[in-house]
Amino acid sequence: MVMGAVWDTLWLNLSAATMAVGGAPYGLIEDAAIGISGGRLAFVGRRADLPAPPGTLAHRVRDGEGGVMTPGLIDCHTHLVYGGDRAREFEQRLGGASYEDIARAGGGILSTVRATRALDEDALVAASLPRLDALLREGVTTIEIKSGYGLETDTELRQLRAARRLGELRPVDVRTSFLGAHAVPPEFRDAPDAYVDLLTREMLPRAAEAGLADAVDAFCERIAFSPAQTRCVFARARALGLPVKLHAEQLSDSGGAALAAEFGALSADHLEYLSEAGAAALARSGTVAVLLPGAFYVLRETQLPPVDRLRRHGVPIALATDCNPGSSPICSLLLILNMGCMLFRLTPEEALAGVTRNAARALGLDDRGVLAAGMRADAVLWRIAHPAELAYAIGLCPRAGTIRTGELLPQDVGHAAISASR
Ligand code: DI6
Ligand code: FE
Repeated sequence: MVMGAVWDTLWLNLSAATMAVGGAPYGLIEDAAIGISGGRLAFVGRRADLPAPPGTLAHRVRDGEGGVMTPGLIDCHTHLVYGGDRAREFEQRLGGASYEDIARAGGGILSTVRATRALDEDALVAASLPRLDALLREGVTTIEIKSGYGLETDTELRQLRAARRLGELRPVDVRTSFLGAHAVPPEFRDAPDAYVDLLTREMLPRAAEAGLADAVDAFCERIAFSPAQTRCVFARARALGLPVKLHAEQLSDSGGAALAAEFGALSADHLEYLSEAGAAALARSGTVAVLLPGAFYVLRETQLPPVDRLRRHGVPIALATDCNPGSSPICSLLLILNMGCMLFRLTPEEALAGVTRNAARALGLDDRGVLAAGMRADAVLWRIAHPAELAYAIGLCPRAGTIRTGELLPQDVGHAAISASR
């Protein structure tokens, strides 16, 4: 132990892409120093601005070996917990069937509902772990996971419990969203309003009561729920004190974004068909636009989300995997960075902000997403020279180490690229 040490760890010999607003692009600090104390960032700045010689400031000094540190990555929209797969539908779509045709014929989401209802909690966890592990290998430290493949009380709650368990089994923060309004279940095929009634009277209150829902989501679309039905779900969420978010304007302009904004939604997601008025509404309510290029790609969508419109209105943009078995069987947030740039024409800096600063905001978390003093010390050290490399390369994972609440993950300790120098 160093006499008079104030911090637990001090990282040196690295640059920091802090993603803080207002400074250099990426909030970049070259020749940076990052001090960590009690799981929080205590110092984020230039090494030259350290208040004392490094060895006297921390119990442990770590060498970043010339890499780049970013905030821990945040995947703010996933349907990661489910049973089965939809590879056969993938074949059908390649043969010409559309996503909506398959959904109307009882496949799509409902096929995953059948497979998910058949699994107990352990089996759901086991099926989901490989997907989670793939995301963690790329530096994800916070993930949102939705229900929505149960569409009846027990399975919805089981999905949410499985999601919580994943957060106990792995070094990641899991934020759950109740998405009982994902599709109309077969039992209510001819009475969707009765399902919404059950959802608002029983399913959602049970999830809230059990502490299993951090937020409430819905799919507002012609193949799912109308704006009027979505409003009922949101009103119940509000009464229960839960924030809302919405799958909006994915396949058509249903006015979902304006509805989400009216309820002060944390985020409105997808948004390919977002109108000018919808964008203005999101801006007014401070709602984050979560873009999902994986679903755009897999569905061979041609309608681009109006990125310029979002920029003009000053709507914060986040990016996420939408990891799900139908429209986005993708477990790589780094690939999503590349797709955000190549398909949606985001800049690499916007893309990185989309999986850090703005993704945190989309989850209502104000203690992460940027590297700044006082924030949670969730960070990733990358073996790269410039942050644009994260969006640029495909199939290469340059992660050298993940830091969660101040601690380098045990599996990354002793990693070739990271050595403790004292
Ligand atoms: N939109 C989507 O892209 C996913 N859910 C949603 O509301 C798709 C889910 C699935 O096809 O299983
Ligand atoms: Fe989704």
